[in-house]
Amino acid sequence: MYHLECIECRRKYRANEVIYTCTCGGLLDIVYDYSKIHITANDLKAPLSVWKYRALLPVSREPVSLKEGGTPLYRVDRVAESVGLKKVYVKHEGMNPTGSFKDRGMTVGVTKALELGMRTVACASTGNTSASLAVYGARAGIPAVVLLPSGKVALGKLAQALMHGAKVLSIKGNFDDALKLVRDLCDSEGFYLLNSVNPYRLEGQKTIAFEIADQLGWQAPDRIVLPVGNAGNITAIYKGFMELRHLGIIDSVPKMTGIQAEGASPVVRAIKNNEPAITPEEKPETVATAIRIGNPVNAIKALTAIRESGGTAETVSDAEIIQAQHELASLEGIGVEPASASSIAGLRKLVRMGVVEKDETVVCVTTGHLLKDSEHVLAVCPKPIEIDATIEAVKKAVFSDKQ
Ligand code: AN7
Repeated sequence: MYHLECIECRRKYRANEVIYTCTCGGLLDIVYDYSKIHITANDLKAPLSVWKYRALLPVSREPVSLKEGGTPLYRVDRVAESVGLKKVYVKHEGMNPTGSFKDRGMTVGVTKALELGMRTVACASTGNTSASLAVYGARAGIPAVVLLPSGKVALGKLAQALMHGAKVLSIKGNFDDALKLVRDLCDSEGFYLLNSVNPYRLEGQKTIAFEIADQLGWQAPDRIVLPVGNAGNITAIYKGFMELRHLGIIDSVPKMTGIQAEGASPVVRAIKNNEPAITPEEKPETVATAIRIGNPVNAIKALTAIRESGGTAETVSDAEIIQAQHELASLEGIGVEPASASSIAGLRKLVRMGVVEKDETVVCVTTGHLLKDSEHVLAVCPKPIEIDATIEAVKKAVFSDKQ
């Protein structure tokens, strides 16, 4: 039904091989025999969830699941008005079991690990991947090892990795260093690598596209805007829409629009300079620690997704990210972490630049929940007002200008 295929040299590998990249070094894709998949919008009437789309997922055993997916698609008219558009939606991936979109990839990836007979799972992470892997490892009953950049992981994510029982290693280096190390570790110890270089992760994440189309009545929006770090998610969502079009379920594919922080923007530079590949950034830096990544492993796939779909990529500053985070939280009641807010910040900038047109229907993907990074919240919001426990003090504070 499916096999692995190199996106560079087109070499094929059997689905039961444990391999992450081609012998030529190219990234691998899962390729299906679509002629054997018969599915119509009418077959897809079950409630939303990752496993609703099982016919398009590359596993056969009982899934390791915590009921991932089925996240809300909110219409956000106040934000739309504020950025200057008519129709904007937010797909809030922070509503997944561990609070980020990573769960979609992990339910599929950890299920695949068991199917392949792997005994330990591992990843490098800026935080959310490690939280998700720790949780799904626990659910599967197998050990998880996670490598994190020291001092740069939001507390909520670290708390999840620790409490769910992963072996947590804090690396004196950045995410890109940690990813190199964990790839070596997996090769030498036979651990199963669950970073997004593993194409099974992306298969789970492509269900974001399925759900968006599903929630819009089997139509694609004009544009998807999302944060880009290791560049897996933009690739996965593009693949999801391409598959729906291939199967005749939708008839257009949205413009894939990737947003990066100014201090970590190799994909944006490659798009703007029309280069075939990225130049890695040695010292990535941004308040959005989730996307503090200088050498995105899926960059080649992401560049293709952006170019083929007629999309684009843009940077945003840390100040713009924080403003967008406040705006989404206070205007719409949607709490997201800084990386996720970059989608809204990027949309605002692209409307201002005239790149996004006023009548486009846009879906911003907010990838992680506000509570992941509460330390950041305390740093950017006013402090609570401390007062005496008297009604006079309460009234005075309620009607004061402070906060
Ligand atoms: C909230 O957890 O890379 O472009 O190790 O946590 O698919 O990497 C997190 C990435 C966006 C970027 N938003 O997605 C990790 C990690 C949030 C994230 C991204 C991440 P990719």
